[in-house]
Amino acid sequence: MPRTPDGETNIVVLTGAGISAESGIRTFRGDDGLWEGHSLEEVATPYGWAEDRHKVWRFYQQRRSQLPLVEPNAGHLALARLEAAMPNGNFTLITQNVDDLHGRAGSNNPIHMHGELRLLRCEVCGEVGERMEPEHLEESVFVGCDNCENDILRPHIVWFHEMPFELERIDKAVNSADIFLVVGTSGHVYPAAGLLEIARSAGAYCIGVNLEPPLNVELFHEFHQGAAGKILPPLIGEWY
Ligand code: BV8
Repeated sequence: MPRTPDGETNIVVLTGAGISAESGIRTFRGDDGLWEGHSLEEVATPYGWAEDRHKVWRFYQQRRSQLPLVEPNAGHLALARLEAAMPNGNFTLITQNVDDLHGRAGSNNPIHMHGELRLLRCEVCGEVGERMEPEHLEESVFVGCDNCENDILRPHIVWFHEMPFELERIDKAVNSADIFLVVGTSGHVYPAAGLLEIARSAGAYCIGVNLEPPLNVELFHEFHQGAAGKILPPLIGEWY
């Protein structure tokens, strides 16, 4: 498979929490994983939100308030450089992450299939907007809708049992990938984890970069074990 991006090679990248670990954002299933102290059902499902909005809101406000305090790392920056080097824009970045580090590293239009911490959504009128002013980040203060009377906006996050965003666009990109690069994900969460199998059956050359072998490691043509911030710059730096 041609590795050097030319006008033809389609590169598709999928990232998970591991690419943001070196920026100081905790992953989900590591020892200090986010879920510790919180069960999945309590804070990352619509049922948890219906059950105890204050607890879910505090969980997300803590993570939203962390965003201005962290920076993109060498892994995010290496992917942004690769995207900029692709002659015809034959590059798609799909992320499971809800932080804003890919965008801040210079990646244009990352597909946030699980939503974004910066955005809040109104369950009454459907409006979605960025709410990252200091007054929007207070741990126990809900944010109201600008567009209707609703005074409790929810995180614009895909919780478990909710449909991820942009699945059609993702499916199209993955099915036309020549190179599918997967970085920093344990392969636990579907349908994201199923994209590797789709890419492989569609003929992509599949490369994995992860601190530990993920659940679906046997599907990679090439697997690099280690930290994304160390492996990505030299690995993709040879491609252009
Ligand atoms: C859905 C937002 C219906 C929340 C998240 C089969 C098919 C379809 C669905 C399912 C299925 N089986 C089960 C399901 C249901 C469920 C699911 O997958 N459950 C799991 C727990 C089994 N899926 C859903 O509910 C999804 N919706 O199914 O809708 C549907 C039906 C048909 C077709 C489509 C849809 C919704 C899932 C989305 C849930 N929301 N996030 C929030 O963030 O607050 S998921 C959450 O997990 C994060 O987004 C996170 O990114 C994601 C995946 O985790 P990882 O990113 O992999 O993070 P993790 O900690 O696990 O791993 C990090 C890895 O990095 C580790 O391997 C580590 O070794 C490595 N690492 C660490 N440091 C580094 C590193 N690597 C490199 N460098 C480093 N420095």
